[in-house]
Amino acid sequence: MSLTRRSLAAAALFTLAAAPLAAFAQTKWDLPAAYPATNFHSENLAQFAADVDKATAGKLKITVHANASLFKAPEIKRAVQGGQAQIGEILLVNYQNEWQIFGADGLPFLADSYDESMKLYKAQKPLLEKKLGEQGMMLLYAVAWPPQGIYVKKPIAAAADLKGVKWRAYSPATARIAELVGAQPVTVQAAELSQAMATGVIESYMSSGATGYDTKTYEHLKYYYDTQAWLPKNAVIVNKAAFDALDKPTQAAVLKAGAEAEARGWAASRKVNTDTMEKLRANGMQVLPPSAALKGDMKKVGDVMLKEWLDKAGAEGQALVDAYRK
Ligand code: PCA
Repeated sequence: MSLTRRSLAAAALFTLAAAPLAAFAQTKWDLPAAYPATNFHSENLAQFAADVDKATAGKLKITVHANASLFKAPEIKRAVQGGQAQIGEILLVNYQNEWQIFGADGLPFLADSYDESMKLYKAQKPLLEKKLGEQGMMLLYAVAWPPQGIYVKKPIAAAADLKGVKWRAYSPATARIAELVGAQPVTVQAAELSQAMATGVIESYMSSGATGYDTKTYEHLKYYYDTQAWLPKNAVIVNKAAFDALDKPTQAAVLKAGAEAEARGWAASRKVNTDTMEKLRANGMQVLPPSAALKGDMKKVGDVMLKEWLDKAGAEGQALVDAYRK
């Protein structure tokens, strides 16, 4: 065989071998997330990734990087925007300073039940889609955290009892609450929360039963006041160029699995809310309703914050609140 013929034969063989590979081209996506793998949002992401894998027969592999192992919580949005990650899960309220509408679901008592939270989401969704679209991203789905209450070391009868207390904030709004009640805010994301309690950096914070349980808060703080003040949402966002690069059936599989994850996530959130209250109690936490005074004080904080938010959010914010209250 001449050299040419031999290499032609080799080329033909190569083509034959490569053909099934090309038809089977696999795309890999990284999905940074900020909460532990056992958290219900993360478990939902794992299920979503498995669903996409199955529906695409392995064509799109999504790797979930839980617990802020790939990017820290406040960095995830920029990572998806810049394409360092193709998809990611963010806490919307973390980005309130960038655009006030991201913080609408972090305002105390604006939407303080699951039904209201869903209603607020529906009003917020077209705005979120537009903003993320302008930033080269897509909103795939969003799921509410359970309602937020107050973890604290010593019992409190009113907001005045929080004066001078070291308070963990996870967002601009939770830092503002601290200022309004005279507590000392320190921003600590969930992945560092256990450590911050263990070292005494913080002695109180507002969050869900889910995060209290995830971080074993009962080992450090013994009181939980179930104020049910707001339900912040995690949103799963996708880099638009990465999405556009998928073939049509794969795109459809992502959208379908995303819609299913949203429905599953909201149901899981409700269940986790009930379950974690029980688990906190079983681990020695006093889970208590807030006193009338504490409730009244927190409502006042909410009123101030809504006013401040409307001042900053302008006509867009007012339109959102009107749409939500309609
Ligand atoms: N857990 C997250 C955000 C809201 C929640 O319930 C946290 O505490 O960081």
